[in-house]
Amino acid sequence: DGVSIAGLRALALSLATEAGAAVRARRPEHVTVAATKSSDVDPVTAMDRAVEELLVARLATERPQDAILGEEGDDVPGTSGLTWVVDPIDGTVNYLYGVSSFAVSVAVVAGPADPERWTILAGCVHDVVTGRTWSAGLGEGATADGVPLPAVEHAPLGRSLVGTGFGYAASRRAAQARVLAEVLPRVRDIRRLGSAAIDLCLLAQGSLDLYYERGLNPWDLAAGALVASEAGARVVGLRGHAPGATMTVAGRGPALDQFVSLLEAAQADAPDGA
Ligand code: LIP
Repeated sequence: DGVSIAGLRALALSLATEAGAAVRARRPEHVTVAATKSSDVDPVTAMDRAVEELLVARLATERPQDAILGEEGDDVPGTSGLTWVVDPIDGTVNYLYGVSSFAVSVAVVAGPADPERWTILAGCVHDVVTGRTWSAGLGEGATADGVPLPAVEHAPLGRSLVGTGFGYAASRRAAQARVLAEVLPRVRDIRRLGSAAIDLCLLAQGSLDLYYERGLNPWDLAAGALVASEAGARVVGLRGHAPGATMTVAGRGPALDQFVSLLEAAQADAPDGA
């Protein structure tokens, strides 16, 4: 329908910042664990649900032909071929505990909300605590608070600060701990900050050198992956796969290739329990 990448990016930014303001406006005593999802350490707060409703309502007005996939269960079909992939609060555990690093993540992709088949067109990650807002459009570059992200030099693997995250299931975590034991002695240090979307934006701006995580969902990945790749980083999977549920690895230069080899050798993509 003639919509431009710049227009989609502006809408992603408007949606993410509006949703972020809604999250910020609530006081911490309003945080309640509304339900749990995959396991009893995976909380869904009432705020996650309310913010997803806000995003879906605004998209229904502004982009009624587009599909929507949201973390909290919205799966709205569309006719335009575009899909909005939204996470109302990425970093829910941090939000719940009042720890920094949670964000609203909004992206729009051409095709289905499937990292193997989509093309990410535009995305925005709004850090609710700091207000910092990263956005990117395909072929347009990435910005933080409207300022283009500068080129980042790549560090050698042994001096890389690595971000990662863990799944919620115990069997997955046991496997992730084994991989962590292979990675930790070979890098500068590891951070588990708690929001994959923010981690990818930190990597985009050079605040992390490498990032890897198993089991990311489309809404954790889409906006941050575009910010990182438009900032000049590479976002890849293992063994030639697209980044996504099996593994997402991001970084720059030879260190990224060495890190991918390390993760492949550590069988970081092996089935849980293998
Ligand atoms: C979370 C992530 C976190 C990751 C978890 C989870 P949620 O998203 O961004 O960094 O390690 O697996 O997916 O559940 O807070 O939206």
